[in-house]
This record gives sequence, C-alpha cells and structure tokens, in this order.
Amino acid sequence: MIPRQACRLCVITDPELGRGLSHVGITRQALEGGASMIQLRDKSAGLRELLPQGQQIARLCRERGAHFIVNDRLDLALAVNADGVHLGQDDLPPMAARAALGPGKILGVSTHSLEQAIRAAEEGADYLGIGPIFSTSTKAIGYEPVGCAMIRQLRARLELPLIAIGGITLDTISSVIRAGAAGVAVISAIVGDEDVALATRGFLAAILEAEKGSRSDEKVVDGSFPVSL
Ligand code: TZP
Ligand code: MG
Repeated sequence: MIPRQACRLCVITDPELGRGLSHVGITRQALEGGASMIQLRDKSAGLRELLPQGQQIARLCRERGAHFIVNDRLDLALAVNADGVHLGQDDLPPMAARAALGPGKILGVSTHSLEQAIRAAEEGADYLGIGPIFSTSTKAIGYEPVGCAMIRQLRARLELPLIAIGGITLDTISSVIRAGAAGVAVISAIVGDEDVALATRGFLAAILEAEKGSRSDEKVVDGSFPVSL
C-alpha cells in the first residue's frame, strides 16, 4: 500500500539527463523543492558505485518523510532498505519481486496499455506508472504516447494510484492531474533544469493547483459519493 499523496511528485534521478549532479545531489534539491518520491534510476553504474548513494538517499528521504524507490534493481532496493522498487515490463515479474520484497515494501510497475495495467494490478503492484503520456525523447521504449485518455480509462477501472510519466511539463501537468493521475514522474523537465529545487517546487505548486481544480469538478451525488464530472 502506498498513500496517494506519496505519488504526487516523483523525481527520477537519471544522471544522463542531468547537469552533472550526482543521484544524491539531485535528491537533495528535489527534496528541498518538495518531491514526495525519489526514484533512483541508473542504467549504467555498477552496484558498488550505487550502494553508498542509495544509502544516503534512503537517509535523506527518511528525514524528509519522502518515499524512496529504486528502479530495476531489487537487490539494491533491499540492500539500502529503500521503500520499494519500480519495475518495467521486461524486469522481474511483479509476483517474483513481491516474494523477495515482502508485503511491507512498495512495488511500482511501468505499464503502457490498459492490458498491462490491469495485469500489473492483478499481480500485486502498489502503484502503476503509466506512459509515455506525451512523446518524449528521454526514453525510446517502443511504445506510442498513450495520452490522458488512458489515465481516464484506467481510473475508471482501477483503484491503484496512477503515476503519469513521459513528456510531462508545467504546460501539460494540469491535464494529467485532472484526468485522474495521483501524480507524475518527471525526468528531463526537472533533472535537466539548472535549478532542480526550483523546478521541483514549480511542479509541486502546479500539481496542488490542478488538484484544487479537480476537486471543484466533483459534485456530491446523493449526499455521499463524490463523482468526477
Ligand atoms: N517511462 C516512460 S516515459 C519515460 C520513462 C522512464 C521517460 C520520462 O522522462 P521525461 O524526460 O520526463 O519525459
Ligand atoms: Mg526497468
């Protein structure tokens, strides 16, 4: 289980898109700007290099009450006692990951279609990454952008928090939140900014603003259930 608010703003520490900051450097700034989740993502560094950074990030996140998720590397997530792991469609299947993680850790799964999302939910994911929402040059994953329509479709079928990813900027974030995403995961628009803390703060403010808009779109029907119009 993961609280919905924890999914609000996930900053992914991908050093390839950064401006020379380390994972820890990105994390410090992202936490200062109000990120609710940090995802350590590194497709090239070895575990010996990542271990001390992971340990430090775990400590920083704990101090700030933010969630710390490790991309791909279940072994690293366990070694640094991260809050959980985020896996893609070609990584360890969710059930195998859950068996190794135990029930108390968070399992996030990247999905790119309705079918993948429903399967990941059935297989025990705690939250779903859904994307790419918009086209992005950050990751050639072989999937076409799914758009906000996919968020709406999934929201109608699944209870799990949805974290939207892919090409999300300050211009598009409000449409994503209003479509029903619990939050967003961002690489380039934050990590590629020369001031990561300021960029994070800007995203958080935009999300909070969009959430207010979403709430005012809700109408109480029969005095009990808020229904999104
Ligand atoms: N998965 C789907 S799109 C994407 C990932 C990891 C990249 C998102 O990066 P950006 O720079 O925020 O578009
Ligand atoms: Mg992966």
